[in-house]
Amino acid sequence: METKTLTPPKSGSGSGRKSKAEPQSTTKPSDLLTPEDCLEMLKQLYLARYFDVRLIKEKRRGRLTGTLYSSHNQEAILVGSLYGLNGTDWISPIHRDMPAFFIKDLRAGWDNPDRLGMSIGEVCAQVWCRSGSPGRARDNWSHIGSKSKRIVHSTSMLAGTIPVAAGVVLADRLNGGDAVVLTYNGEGSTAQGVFHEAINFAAVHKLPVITIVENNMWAYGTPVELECPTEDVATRAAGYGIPGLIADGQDVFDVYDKVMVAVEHARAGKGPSIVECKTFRAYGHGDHDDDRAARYRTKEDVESGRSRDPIAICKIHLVNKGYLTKAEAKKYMAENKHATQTSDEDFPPDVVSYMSKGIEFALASPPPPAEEGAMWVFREEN
Ligand SMILES: Cc1ncc(C[n+]2csc(CCOP(=O)(O)OP(=O)(O)O)c2C)c(N)n1
Ligand SMILES: [Mg+2]
Repeated sequence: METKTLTPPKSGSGSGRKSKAEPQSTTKPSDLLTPEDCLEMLKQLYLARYFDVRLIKEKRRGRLTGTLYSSHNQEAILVGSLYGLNGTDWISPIHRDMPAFFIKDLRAGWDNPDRLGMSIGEVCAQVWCRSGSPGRARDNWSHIGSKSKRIVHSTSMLAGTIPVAAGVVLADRLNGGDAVVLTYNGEGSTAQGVFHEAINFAAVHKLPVITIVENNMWAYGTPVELECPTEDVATRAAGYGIPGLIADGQDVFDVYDKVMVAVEHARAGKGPSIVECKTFRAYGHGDHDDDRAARYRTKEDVESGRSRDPIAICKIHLVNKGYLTKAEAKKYMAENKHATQTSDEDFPPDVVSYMSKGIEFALASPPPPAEEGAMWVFREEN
């Protein structure tokens, strides 16, 4: 079955050496989204949030082990950046982006077995280290990928996937394809040498590499000002002669707009862009770091960083557009709550059942046999 495609609207991307390129026309890509698209984006925000909330609760209940890296408060970056992609485009998520694995190509149908994203069952099986997972219990988190689903295998080395992603779309271009790749990186990744090397290479060869920088102000316990000497990471784009765009990472439609400008630019053969999404990390680096994070960040900073919930902001847009009534907007109130303060009633029932089925799939899948542990480590000699 063919996956849905969205033709990026003409919006005049900054193709020159200007940084902070903004769409020039008054029509933004998001103005052309249908009411159904906008409501679907809200539902995907709920799904990403519920995935996070549910895993935190499962772990507290003692049904799950392993570190969780929360994407709470950063969901608009994932949903907004992925929504306009073609199924055949590539992504390379990292630890903060676990929902990206199943949100990719979700527009093609949540239960469409042919969509080019992982199933939520596979992702839950990965978290529970079961045999139904892509990683088959070698890891409980994001060190997975899929060639057929067009997801570059994530590695632990920060920014290390950018050169790999650049190679993937170079190969695609040589084979006559028009795929773009979105690589996700925290602002901490931008201090790595390979970040510059890879973007420089992509710029020289005009490769369709879109580097999303999720600037959540913290890299583990290091604040952004100790990683980056400029106020914005995106201004570095000028040094490579490529567009650098800044998105409000709390606003799913602003992220969509900026990423679609970059996608159009890349699809047209004009090369890479950096899209910096301003956001704030809601919890510790991982849940092992929650207690420590409460000491290295002030309560006031955390409260202010979390005050603009992406679900609430999306709802305001939908009410203003007339796609949602005020009463409908109040029906599910997941926003502005800590995971433990939420109940299933705060989420649409189809979101809860979708995730629940994913967990059921994971738990019905046995752990892989012990002898598998040494497989696929060394090249087998025949
Ligand atoms: C090259 C490298 N150095 C250090 C680490 C250990 N490490 C893993 S995640 C992380 C912090 C990442 O911060 P950031 O890039 O801002 O992403 P965030 O976790 O905030 O989403 C660190 C230091 C690593 N994986 N790779
Ligand atoms: Mg960070």
